[in-house]
Amino acid sequence: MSDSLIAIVMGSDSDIGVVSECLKVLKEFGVAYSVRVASAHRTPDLVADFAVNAEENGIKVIIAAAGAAAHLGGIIAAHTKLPVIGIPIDSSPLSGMDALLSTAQMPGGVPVATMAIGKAGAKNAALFALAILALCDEKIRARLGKYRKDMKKRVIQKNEKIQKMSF
Ligand code: RP5
Repeated sequence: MSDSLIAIVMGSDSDIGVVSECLKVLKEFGVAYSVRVASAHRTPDLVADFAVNAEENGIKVIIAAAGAAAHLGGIIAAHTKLPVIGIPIDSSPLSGMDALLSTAQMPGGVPVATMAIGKAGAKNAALFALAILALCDEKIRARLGKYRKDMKKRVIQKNEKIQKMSF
């Protein structure tokens, strides 16, 4: 049993540049998470072993980040009933369209909640995982409320600056 509520799996260490956007948000919220590299194609047994044992290990939500023919989210979802969030990584010559479709187009019965390609998707994967945890955690719910308020404040401030400029 680990302390991590959220587990992040990435298909390669080369995905870390995008995945770090996800980790930044989780750090900001102070929620315990773990990160590992495991590939649906290169280390399929490690992926299956992780997914089968995740629930027993105290994990509540899994985030799977992969590029190219991205089967990571789907393979994990096939081995667990925990919610799986997919981040399509733009690491191939197809700029992530391949990963987006491979992650999103799951057959009925085995869902993977698929985020946007790249950094925005990584950030949203963290926020979506936190929203799931917030269903049973008032502290995270309140922090998510503050996150939205702060975001709104920043947009209003930027607008005020723009209004003062002449074009
Ligand atoms: C995917 O292939 C990984 O998730 C990564 O996005 C991509 C390229 O991996 P490397 O060849 O850089 O290890 O499985």
